Amino acid sequence: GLTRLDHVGIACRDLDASIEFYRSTYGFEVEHEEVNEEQGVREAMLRINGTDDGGATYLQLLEPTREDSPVAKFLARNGEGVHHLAFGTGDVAASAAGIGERGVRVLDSEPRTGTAGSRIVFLHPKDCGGVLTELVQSAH
Ligand code: CMX
Ligand code: CO
Repeated sequence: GLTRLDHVGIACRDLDASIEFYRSTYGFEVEHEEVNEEQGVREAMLRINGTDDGGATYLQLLEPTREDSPVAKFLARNGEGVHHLAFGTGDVAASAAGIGERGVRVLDSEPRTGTAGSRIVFLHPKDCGGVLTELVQSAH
């Protein structure tokens, strides 16, 4: 099952400016930064808290790397803001299969690679009350 909120993904036009806002306003620090070419993002993970199961909760700041990426399309339509929620699971394939059986469209037939080698799938926002939802199984 789903055990925690893993992260809130936030679309931004300027990753460095967004990182500086969260650092100077709230004191959140970058734990990890990477480029994910498959997803078309440059991203930073800012840890908010730890949890008993060893997972943590993050803000994921997302700057598009190309114009045809999901985050670029979102920014063009909506401007900067909350882009998706991600729930943590110990078995992303099993969680996605169970949710898919309930009629929710699973956008990835096989899990893809997310932050720091995690395995991720997305659920269609139109089947989730307008919320783009990600399921994530951390690498460790
Ligand atoms: N949240 C809520 N609704 C969204 C949305 C979002 N982030 N993105 C699109 N939508 C809605 C649009 O508002 C639109 O609704 P209407 O038809 O009512 O206007 C509808 O979905 C279709 O929008 P679109 O702009 O035509 O977008 P697409 O269908 O081309 O793509 C989606 C939408 C969700 C399938 C695509 O963004 C996707 O596959 N996302 C998953 C991958 C991803 O987002 N990667 C980046 C993050 C990586 C990470 O977290 O690591
Ligand atoms: Co995400």
